[in-house]
Amino acid sequence: MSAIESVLVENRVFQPPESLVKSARISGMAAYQALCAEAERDFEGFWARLAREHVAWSKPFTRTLDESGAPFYRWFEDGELNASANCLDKHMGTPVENKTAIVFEADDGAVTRVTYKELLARVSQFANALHAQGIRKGDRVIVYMPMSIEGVVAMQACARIGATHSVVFGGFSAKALNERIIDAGAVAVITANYQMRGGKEMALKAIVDESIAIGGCDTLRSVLVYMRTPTPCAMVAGRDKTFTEVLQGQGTECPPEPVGAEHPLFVLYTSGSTGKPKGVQHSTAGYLLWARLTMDWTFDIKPSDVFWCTADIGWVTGHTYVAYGPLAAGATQVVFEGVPVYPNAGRFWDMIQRHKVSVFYTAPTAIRSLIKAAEGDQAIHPARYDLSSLRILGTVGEPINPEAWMWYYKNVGGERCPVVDTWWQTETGGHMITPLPGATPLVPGSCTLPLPGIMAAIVDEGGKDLPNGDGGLLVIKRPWPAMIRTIWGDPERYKANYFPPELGGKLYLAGDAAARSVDRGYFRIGGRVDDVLNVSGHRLGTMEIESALVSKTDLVAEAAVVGRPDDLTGEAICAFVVLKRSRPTGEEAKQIASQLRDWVAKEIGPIAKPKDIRFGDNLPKTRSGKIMRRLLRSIAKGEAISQDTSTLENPAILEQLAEKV
Ligand code: 6R9
Repeated sequence: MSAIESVLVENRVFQPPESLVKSARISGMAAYQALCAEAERDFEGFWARLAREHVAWSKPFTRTLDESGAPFYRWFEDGELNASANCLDKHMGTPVENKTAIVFEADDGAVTRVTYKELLARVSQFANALHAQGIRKGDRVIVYMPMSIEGVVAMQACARIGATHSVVFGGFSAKALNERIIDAGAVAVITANYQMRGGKEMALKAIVDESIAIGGCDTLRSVLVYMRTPTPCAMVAGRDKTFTEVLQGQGTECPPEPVGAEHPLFVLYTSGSTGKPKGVQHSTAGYLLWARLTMDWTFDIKPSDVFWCTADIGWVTGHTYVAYGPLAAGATQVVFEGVPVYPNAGRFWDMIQRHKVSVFYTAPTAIRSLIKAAEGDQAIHPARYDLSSLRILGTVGEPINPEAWMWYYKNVGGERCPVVDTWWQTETGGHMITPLPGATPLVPGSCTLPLPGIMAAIVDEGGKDLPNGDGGLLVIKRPWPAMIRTIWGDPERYKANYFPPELGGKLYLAGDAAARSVDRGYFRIGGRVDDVLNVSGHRLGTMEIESALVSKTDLVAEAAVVGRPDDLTGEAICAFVVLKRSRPTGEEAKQIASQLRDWVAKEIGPIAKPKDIRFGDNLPKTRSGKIMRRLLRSIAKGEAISQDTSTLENPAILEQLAEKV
């Protein structure tokens, strides 16, 4: 039975705890339905009301939604605001002012705290420093930083002066960074000398140097370096400056720059079905509204909560639920530098216990690895820790299998805490389909129902609505404020990718397969329908990895990359490679495979390393020369081949490709 089918017949249902239903922001299903009905009745009025209630405007908007340039939608367009003011200044003079904004725990366990007032001073001072470097409203700034207070400060400081940040995950390679600097036309890179992960010091600044040395970064003027560790790093005179140098003499007050509602707050690169990563451009007002609102709706955030989202700021989850949402909500949040298994697999549980975390948000892949760690001889089980502070659990990034869901619910949440399985994407800005902790009856493995105002549906390949029970394409029928605005520098690709003419050009195509259950209409996500892989919750394009492989021109003639299911990482990368020389076997094959893995790590980043590499004299192709990917997917899974292979020129290659290196 496929994952989709198994959840459509999943009959375990968990009601939200009574106490939570009573106290939650959205209390009970009737309250949820009332909000949905309000959005149905008066779509624009609904969003206008929320935008007035939850965003601090320096100039109020008068128009809610402009659809005249659809699918380039404009929300609250004549309004003005500043995102950083909405996260920091807004709390001054309220009890939040002296509240802890961030509890930062370093890799080695050292804890640093900042209050909202202190954070405002640090962001303002850094904003002044950016200004002194000549960085202005509208400029793009790359942030290539470890998880840190400084990383959040860098993002907030960009927002404060109206510069558009583009955060690049610290695990990406020099080549990937180079492409992003060029595509964004960035004027500055904010980075650190090193990052600490699992007790190891890993270079960041050296990778920045390497990426600039590749060439083409013509717009880049300065590199600002946070000295995370005492180890020195190379500095280029005139271009590179430490944080200490640029902060020197800068005041701790900086008036927030008002920007238009549609001003690009950030561009975040993500993988698509073609080789080149796309810069997903987000607005200021619509994005911020959703970051703020979903903190209330999905996480029921209260003044007494300690919130912890484990995502890195290099991913969208770390944007919305680390850098913006929790601060806009005035919450206390934990920011963690390290990895879940260092010094041991009890790190998350230990941190929840010590910091009294009440709302915990992580990825299924982390849960699965910690399930594994809870079994066996050296087992570290969450039962060893006091997790009684928890009240709400969340997951994001990939489908969670019902078994992992049950384990999380029982062993981490003690059967007291609703698990909100939040489906969303870099492009959606924030949660889209998710249970509400004080309302929605939970079904393991299902992200349940769309948030109010989000018109999610399942359609067939012609854009026609499908009945519950039928699997199809997940689409969103109406625009929403936090949606992607365009692909940076490539509006045509935005249109073609997300509003394909085959579906009528008006439906937002998510790129995921999904089905709704017959009984409740609950959504279950089946995974990507395009050439995008989801490895440990990280999005990677098969084309990107193929391009990286074939760019090793001295060795590789041709490559095809597919995903296969993996118990731990969700999906694993499987590469089929034809070399320019004869097909290697035995030790030699192993050695070349490891060389290719290192090459991919250098081209994209370690997260893109293929787990399996198989060599063939050729790849299976149709008569018209198309690589038979479906066939390769079956081979990768180790399945018996059911497809018609009669058109294959050389059927013997199937045996070669089935052979593990
Ligand atoms: C937020 C984020 C988006 C893709 C998305 C889907 C998968 C995310 C999920 C989920 C099933 C969930 N995905 N959340 N699948 N259930 N709760 O992860 O953004 O990195 O852009 O990935 O992740 O396939 O299309 P992003």
